[in-house]
Amino acid sequence: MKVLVTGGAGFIGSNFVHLTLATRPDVQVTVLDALTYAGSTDSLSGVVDRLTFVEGDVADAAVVDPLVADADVVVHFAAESHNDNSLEDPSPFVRTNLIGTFTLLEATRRHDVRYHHISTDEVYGDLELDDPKKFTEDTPYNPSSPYSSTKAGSDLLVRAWVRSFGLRATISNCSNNYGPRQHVEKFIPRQITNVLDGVRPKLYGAGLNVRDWIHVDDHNEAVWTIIDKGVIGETYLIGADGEVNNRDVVRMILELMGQEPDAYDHVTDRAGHDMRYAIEAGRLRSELGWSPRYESFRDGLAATIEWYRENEAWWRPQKDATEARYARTQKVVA
Ligand code: NAD
Ligand code: TDX
Repeated sequence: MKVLVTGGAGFIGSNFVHLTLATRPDVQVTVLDALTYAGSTDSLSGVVDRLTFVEGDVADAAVVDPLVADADVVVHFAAESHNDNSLEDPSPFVRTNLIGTFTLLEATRRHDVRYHHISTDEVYGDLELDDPKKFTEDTPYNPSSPYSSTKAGSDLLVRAWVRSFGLRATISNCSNNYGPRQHVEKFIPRQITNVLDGVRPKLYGAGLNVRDWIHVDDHNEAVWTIIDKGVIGETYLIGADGEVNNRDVVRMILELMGQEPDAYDHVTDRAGHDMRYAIEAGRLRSELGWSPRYESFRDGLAATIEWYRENEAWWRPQKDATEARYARTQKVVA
């Protein structure tokens, strides 16, 4: 089977490539990645000689068309993925997430290729802290940020291509991922690398916002389960019942790294900050038989901390520029 992985030099995509090459000897991998600030071939170290790497833009039809024509399955991870960046400049989000997805859909339609679309729980908006409900496949779309609205738009394009043109596509909407090779702009790696640098972790606002954490390998196993067994045209939610508020995550990181659990700062809150995400993944479990392997968030977090300790050469080049960008808009408030 030939798989085209877009965004395979980013966080989740590179972990997908590592997992695939380690567990599926019958799969040939081609990665298409524009190597933006968020992508690096260092994330594919150890496997680059076992795949075909193409540097290019998913919104460039001339690049995309022949790659799709040669694939049996396209797994579309490439995106602008960071909410904070989308508040500063939404334009690359519109281009990559909307035009990029449109370009891939047109190519997969032309060549009748199986397509799997990677998306996020953020398309559903947010929940109150005390809401007994979680997101399901039937929750109405209600995105909050430029990032999540472009992801929502891309999902709707996929649904329309299935219905209008019979595209053989599935969609998955996953909760917050953690694990190795995540860019240091994101919450967990930012705090781990701050502590390694002797800097106090930075919590947005009161830190009571809740995210539903899943290990990146559990996400990627679920993606393979959907490619293998998913029903064409369907959407599957991926989550591992990992709700924790941001303050508790920071306290856990500090404890696991041998620091005082209160040694963090509160900084300026994110504009429009979603309060809570929570996924009900019952359909994926009962219909497709998937379940997560990482049962303890604390153990997964400890392993992730270890990865950042051992791989400073991977994250160090991103760190100063990331913190300089945050320093322009975020001030310590307590
Ligand atoms: P990331 O920012 O780490 O990686 C994105 C990758 O896409 C990078 O390698 C980048 O170079 C590449 N890319 C960006 N623009 C491109 C373009 N125009 N053409 C080709 N390549 C381009 O993102 P991530 O966290 O790995 O997220 C991957 C996907 O998973 C995204 O679609 C995101 O919406 C989705 N998702 C992420 C999470 C999460 O917690 N990180 C949760 C649910 C869904
Ligand atoms: O320094 C920080 N301090 C802080 O308190 C940062 C960077 C974040 N936060 C908060 C904001 C969120 O409540 O932590 C939470 C997680 O923040 P992010 O890592 O930026 O993730 P989030 O905005 O929840 O979005 C992520 O999950 C869904 C991914 O970045 C998206 O790509 C995915 O779709």
